[in-house]
Amino acid sequence: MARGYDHQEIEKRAQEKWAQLDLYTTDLTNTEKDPYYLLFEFPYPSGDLHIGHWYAFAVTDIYARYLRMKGKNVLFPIGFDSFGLPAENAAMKNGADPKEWTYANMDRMRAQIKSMGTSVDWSKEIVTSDPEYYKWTQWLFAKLFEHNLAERREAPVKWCPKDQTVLANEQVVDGKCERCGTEVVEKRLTQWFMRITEYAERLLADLDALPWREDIKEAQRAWIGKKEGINIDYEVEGTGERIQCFTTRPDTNFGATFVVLAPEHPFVKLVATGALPSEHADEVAEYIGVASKKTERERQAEEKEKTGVFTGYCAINNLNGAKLPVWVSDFVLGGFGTGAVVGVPGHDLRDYDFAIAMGIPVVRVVVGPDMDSSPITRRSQVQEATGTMTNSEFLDGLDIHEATKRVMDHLEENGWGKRVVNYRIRDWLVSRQRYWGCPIPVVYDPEGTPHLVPSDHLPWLLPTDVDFTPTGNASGSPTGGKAPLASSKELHDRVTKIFGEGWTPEYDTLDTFVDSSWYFLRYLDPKDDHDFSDAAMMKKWLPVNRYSGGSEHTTMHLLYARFFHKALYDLALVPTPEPFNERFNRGIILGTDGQKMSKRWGNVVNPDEVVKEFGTDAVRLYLAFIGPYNEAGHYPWSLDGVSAMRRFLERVITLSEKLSNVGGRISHMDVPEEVSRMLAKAEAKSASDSERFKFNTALSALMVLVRDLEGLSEIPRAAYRDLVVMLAPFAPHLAEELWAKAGGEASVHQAMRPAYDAALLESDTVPLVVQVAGKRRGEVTLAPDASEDEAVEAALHIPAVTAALGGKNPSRRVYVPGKILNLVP
Ligand code: ANZ
Repeated sequence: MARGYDHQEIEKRAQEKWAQLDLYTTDLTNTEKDPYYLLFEFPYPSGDLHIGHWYAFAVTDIYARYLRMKGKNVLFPIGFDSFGLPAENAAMKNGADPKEWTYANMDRMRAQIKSMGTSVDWSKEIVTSDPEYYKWTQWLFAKLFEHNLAERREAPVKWCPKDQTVLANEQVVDGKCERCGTEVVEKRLTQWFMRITEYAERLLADLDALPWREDIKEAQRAWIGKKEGINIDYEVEGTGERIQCFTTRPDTNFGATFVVLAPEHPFVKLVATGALPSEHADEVAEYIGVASKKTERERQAEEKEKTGVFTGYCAINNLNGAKLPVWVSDFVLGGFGTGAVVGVPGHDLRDYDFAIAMGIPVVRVVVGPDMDSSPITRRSQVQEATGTMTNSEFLDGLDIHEATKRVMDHLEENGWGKRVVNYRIRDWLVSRQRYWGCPIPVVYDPEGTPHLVPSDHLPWLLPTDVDFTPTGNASGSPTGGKAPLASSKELHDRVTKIFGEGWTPEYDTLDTFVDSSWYFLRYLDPKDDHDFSDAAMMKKWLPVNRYSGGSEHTTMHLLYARFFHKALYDLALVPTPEPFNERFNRGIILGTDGQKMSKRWGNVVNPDEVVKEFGTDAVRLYLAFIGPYNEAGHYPWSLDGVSAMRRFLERVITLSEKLSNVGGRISHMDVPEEVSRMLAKAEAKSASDSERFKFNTALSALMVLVRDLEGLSEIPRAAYRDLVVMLAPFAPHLAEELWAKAGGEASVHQAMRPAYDAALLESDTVPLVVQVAGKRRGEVTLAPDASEDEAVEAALHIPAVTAALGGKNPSRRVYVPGKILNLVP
């Protein structure tokens, strides 16, 4: 044990006291205090807690404790996202039962989380694999099914050969399975989808008003990938067939010199099968075969050499009657737009590479200020032009934006095209060919039509007589392979008994992201067996005030949960169109060597050992101090850092040796003004920084205070108590001990933060008027010499300011220190 104090003894004593006082059970119906819903992403019960768990729970806990001391009624719940693959993989590896493995892990993790001194409310705990919970996941699935938002259909899907299951698009990273890193393959399968694309526009539009960091919003915008363009029709000479091409740059259409189709395009099939005669039929058929073995990523690679085959046909450009040879090439994707591209090699790099490789002419139709109109001879001349039209008849001389509008009008007026909006986001694939998940509450009649399991049969239990080993084929696969649930006799008998002979169960289970799309609603009424949540409590507590999580969930969980919530909102099941108000993505703790922690690098930090040596409080302080918590940074772990925090705590203990008996709190007359000033400054900074999840600088304000107090010969007892209160969210155990020593009553965690007279800060700060576009929207208090960035950052925390900016960053700022800050949207 490190010197100075017996942390284990102190931790035990404090935790017993909290339990005795029942400090952290939230009365959701309380009407005296303002409700504040502080949420963190609930953990998957993988086994022992790692340092990332600590970072997620213990640091968010600082804020929960801070808020309570500001007089808020804080809901700070926890649960377990307990369905999922690792349980099943462990089962196959060690022969353990997935349920036993999961529930044993949860027991261990509960004890570890308690040992951190987190102030979570265990009475609201939920476990997604409990039938009491998944009954409502199934019920909500049924609602979505009834409203055509969940549906079964055949589609090309991503399949992980190692995990033996399909994956959602979001679970494929760089062409590999996000879980196990195996290269995914594409298959055509009948699967369950949630129609998130129906909500693409609202998911995008509603981002604007959310007070999230711009980079998080941008990531969602990019994922949704809205593209406005036009589908242009091209007649294929001598066939009676028409090909539609989606383009975002119709302004360049007089420069089109070919059409190129995805190998999946129906016209290509006509050629390959001989339905349309062509001397290139064999080549085309062969090309389709080769392309089907490639992943989307391989096909899209920018630097990849372009391949392709001529179909033998030409399409006619209605604009100028030009003949465009129709090619097939795998750089065109079957699943985006119309699966057909009009090739403009003068102004698109991929088209340029293709044209050069195939000997197709390149025509220039846009000239920029620094370009002449001579023929294009090099790739580098294919510019994304902000230029003027040329070689384009009625468009000549127009800038490209005006030309885009004009040509779209022209194409539509002549019936040659139709404006369209395309989205990159795909429907959310939610069925999995695995065992340890929420059973999809569906059965099939003898004709194979799906029906919902009636609600009086929910929860539709996960059978236990199952062979976990997947046989290598999806349940819906044409080759007839089976998912693990197909091996259950009990499930089969259950369906026959309830529905009749010839009826069969659905064998797939739900993606665990469905379980986690609504768990924060369940915390509001975790034991209700008549409803998924409580309407009055949802009205009072939603949206979640602040949601703390990892940046890896930006385009998965966070997007799914927003979609799910909007769908429930449309069904009048939840009271708000958005589930979360603020969102913060925290960073990642790296190994001491600056690399990602991994057994492979031997750089994994075991929190248990560090906690044993230095105490929970020192580790909490260290994690708070390591960097701003509101930014997704990467922080290398350092034991020296932890021991420095331990020494700081020891200095706080040492201070208690020179307490004088002056009463009162910060502003009290008996406390010398010099001391009141120190305290007021520390409180002002640590509070405002904590509000923004900048626990590192909040803590450094306390370090400054401790240093200042060390300079005094005597410390008023009341002042010391204020210090202990400010320290309590960071070091909850030691603060409890010191509070009692300094004569504080009950628990320090029931104390309010020190109030101070703003006049005490006067010499240090001045009010700064904040305007948006010249209109006054609020005021912040800052040091007169605060930097422009500090001023803007403080101003962006005024809701009226962010609202006036429409949730965007200001494009221009005018700052007169100590007087005024004007932001221009
Ligand atoms: C003609 C054109 C001319 C295009 C030009 C671009 C520049 P971005 O570019 O990301 O906004 N496209 C359409 N469908 C496609 C598919 N299935 N597979 C691959 N590419 C496809 O995306 C829109 C552009 O991507 C479209 O506009 C089309 O190329 C291409 F100077 O059409 B464009």
